[in-house]
Amino acid sequence: MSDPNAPMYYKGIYHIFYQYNPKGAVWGNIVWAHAVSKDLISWKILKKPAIFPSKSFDKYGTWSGSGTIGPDNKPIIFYTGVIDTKQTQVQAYAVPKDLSDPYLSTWVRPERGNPIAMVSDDLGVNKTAYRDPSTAWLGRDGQWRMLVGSRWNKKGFAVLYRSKDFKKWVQAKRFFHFNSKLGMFECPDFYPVSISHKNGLDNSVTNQPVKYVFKVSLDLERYDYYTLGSYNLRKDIYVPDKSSIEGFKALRYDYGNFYASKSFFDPSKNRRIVWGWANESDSSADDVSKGWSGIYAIPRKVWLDMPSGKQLMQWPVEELETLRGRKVEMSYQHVNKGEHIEIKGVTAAQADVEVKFSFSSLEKADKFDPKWDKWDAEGLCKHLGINNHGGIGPFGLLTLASSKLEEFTPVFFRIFKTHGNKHKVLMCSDARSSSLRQGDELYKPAFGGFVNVDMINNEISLRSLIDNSMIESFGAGGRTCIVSRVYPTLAVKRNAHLYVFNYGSEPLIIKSLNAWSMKAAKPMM
Ligand code: DQQ
Repeated sequence: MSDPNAPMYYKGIYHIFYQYNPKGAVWGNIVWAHAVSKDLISWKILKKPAIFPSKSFDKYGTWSGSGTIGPDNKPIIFYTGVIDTKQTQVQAYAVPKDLSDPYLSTWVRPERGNPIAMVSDDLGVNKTAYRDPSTAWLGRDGQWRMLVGSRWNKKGFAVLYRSKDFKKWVQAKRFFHFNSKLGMFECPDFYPVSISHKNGLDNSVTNQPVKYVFKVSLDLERYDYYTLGSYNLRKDIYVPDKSSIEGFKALRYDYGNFYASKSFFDPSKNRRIVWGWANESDSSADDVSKGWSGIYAIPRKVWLDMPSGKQLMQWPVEELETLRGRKVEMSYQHVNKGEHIEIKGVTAAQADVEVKFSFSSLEKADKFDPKWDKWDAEGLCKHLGINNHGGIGPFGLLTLASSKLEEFTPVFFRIFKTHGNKHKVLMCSDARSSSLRQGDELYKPAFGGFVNVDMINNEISLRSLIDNSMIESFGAGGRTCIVSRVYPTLAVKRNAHLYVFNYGSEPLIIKSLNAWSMKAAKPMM
């Protein structure tokens, strides 16, 4: 499986569709597989794919798209159809056959009205780079709008379409947003976030103060980047805030393995949820022998950080906590330099760990070396690793560790001093020591992101969700998130261990630690 498609909530049921190869464990023969759930935890995979290549407008591919709860509160899907062997792409729609079927298990793609959009000669984009329609939103003028991602050479575009009746879609003259250097805009997502509360908002909301998020999956780097900005209604364009950097240095939902994400508004709990795809980091041959590849990160609630308004915050949906089993607790435990303390009593291969770290003082924090400015966070994580011991840190968790530490994936922070008594916080999830397997078989990156946080009370929190080959970490309450995929050979199942470590000279205080063994989710019956 690859991209999540059209996540939505309709009459008590969550739907997730996904790019899926029914014939093999690597990308190809893509259909829209479909799963349903009542709680985002227990899922039922429906037997029949919802959409599969068969129509004149999608014979050669049914690629990514989005869901909208459209006019009369009816769900509708927009997706990309590939119409020939040259990979020409068009946008099409699908609707549920029977709205009284609770799982909406059959979707129809009427000949009438399909495709809804094709590359026109004046558009100036590449026909083979024209895809991934977004969720639609209703403007104040009563017209619906949606976006299609595209490219021309190095220029990336979000093409805007408008419709008065949700049937006939007209391409707007102006691009909704573009950037001349970023290449293909895959899977664009555009939505409002409240500037006064953490609740999510429907894409069409107009009656409250909001900021807008514009997310693109940049094919050149294969990461999901977003900016925060405003929606210029007069010109019908998106304008990123001056303070919101765009491009390959932009903010990311996740500084690890997380791509082609999609968000949706969940009216049952008034929240916005983001789904992202974590691809494998092993080889295609491994995938073929496993018989599968690709998983989704735990769905995350997403909201705007306040009062800064400068970034998003993310947190695993609360329903995940229903899988928590046996709990282990610690508080006010000191970890001196060079020590690691084992968290015993949890199933370390499947665990949810929440830790609050603190220090008596941050005096010993090393100065942030101006030479390091040439690196991004990932480069710095790689450069410093955990063996380069500092004043404050590295400290954090050693996840999926073997008993003699032949294998482990450290998730950790390092804290530096910058100007005027401020601190710079680096968060890393370093897969380089995750597996004894060597060579090109595994991609073992040291992922990293900076955490824009004031070290109030000299404290910082970390939550890691560990699940065999997946480590999802949330720094400082969801300010910086990193997914790593790892393939240990020894630290497997019962032989996996979990430690807290401190390699900085200032003693670390585990102010509180709660770790739970996680139960496997049961399929929905
Ligand atoms: N995957 C889909 C495309 C999309 C890409 C095809 C992103 O629609 O652009 O499987 O991973």
